[in-house]
Amino acid sequence: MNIGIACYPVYGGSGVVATELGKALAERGHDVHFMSYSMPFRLGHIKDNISFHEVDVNSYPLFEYPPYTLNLTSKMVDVVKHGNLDILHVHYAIPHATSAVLARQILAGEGIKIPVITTLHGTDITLVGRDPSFASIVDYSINQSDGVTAVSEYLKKETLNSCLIKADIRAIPNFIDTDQYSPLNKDHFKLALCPNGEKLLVHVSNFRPVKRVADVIQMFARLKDDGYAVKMLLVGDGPDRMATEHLARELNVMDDIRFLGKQEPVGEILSVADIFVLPSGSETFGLAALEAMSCAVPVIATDVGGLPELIQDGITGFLFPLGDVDALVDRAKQMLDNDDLRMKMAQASRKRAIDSFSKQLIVPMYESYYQEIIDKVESRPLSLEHQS
Ligand code: GMT
Repeated sequence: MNIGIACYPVYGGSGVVATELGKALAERGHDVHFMSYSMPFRLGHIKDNISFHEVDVNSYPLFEYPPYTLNLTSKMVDVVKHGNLDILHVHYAIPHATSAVLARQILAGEGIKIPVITTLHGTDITLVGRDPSFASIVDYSINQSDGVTAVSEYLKKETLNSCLIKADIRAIPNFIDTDQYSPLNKDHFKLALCPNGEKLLVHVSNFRPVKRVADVIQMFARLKDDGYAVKMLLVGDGPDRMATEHLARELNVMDDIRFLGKQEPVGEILSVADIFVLPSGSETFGLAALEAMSCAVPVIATDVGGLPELIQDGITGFLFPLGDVDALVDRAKQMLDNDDLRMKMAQASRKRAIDSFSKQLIVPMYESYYQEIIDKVESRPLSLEHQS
């Protein structure tokens, strides 16, 4: 198939999933065309059957706010026509789904049919999508898509409950390359970080308020106070980074914490971790947790959103109630006190990543969904696209 993918190119879950999906589809022989305002950061080397189409954003004295949605629409029209695309798959509703629906309408006027699939990732529904200044266009763009997927059952339900959505939604979970994210022997690195055999706790996020990184620091300070030999790595950057560093200094734990900033890929770092901590206030899937699990690192996370679909409480890690730092400390102690339990959870995590979330398992689900939607649109008269 000739597949067009539009996504955000920056550090963040939706862009990562879109890029990894495109790369995996290309490996399986499809031609993949990425469209975005800059090269997706995970794309790496362009191969024969992967191309990147940069969306120009015009500057013009009248445009205090350049109309990116329209630039993207024009780019989509161009790439569908000249790349002979069979399907347009957009990630994150705003503005990608809106541009795709508009592009489909323009192309219908030229006698070209292009099926549009929108994948919802989370904040496009749970946060930004419910902002009254966006709600109606988000609902419209989702309803007008020919196919809609959500990255978890939770997000599917949440979208149907909170939006005026009439479209069918297919839950297709996120996936991981279990070869790339696998336990690596990095003893020298571990020794440098934990010279006295301390246990290493790791958190990876974009440091937005929803990630509640302060809970990680509070937990770590409590473990230190109670005499645990632990170190901490914090990976990523974002709006709460400074406040987090401040809290770590205030609680006198800065000497045992390293802030690494944005790192890519994180596989090597995860390979030296003993426990991964994700105390998010909301998480539609939790790709960072899956990356850790694939590297055989057990996860302690909040029992919110899609996290319980990924983490099996007491088997691959622990779930705890949102904001309950006492419970978080308690679960961390259980893992630190019992090497046997932690190792069992590490193995169960790796097994779960391979058995339920590997790219070999999930990418074919997208392929069959593409075919289903192509067939549906094929059987529909072109005149209907004009009315959409
Ligand atoms: O985690 C973020 O804040 C980034 C955000 C995004 O849209 O890039 O991530 C969302 O999509 C990821 C990929 O599907 C999911 O793994 C994350 O759970 C989800 N984030 C939230 O729901 C907060």
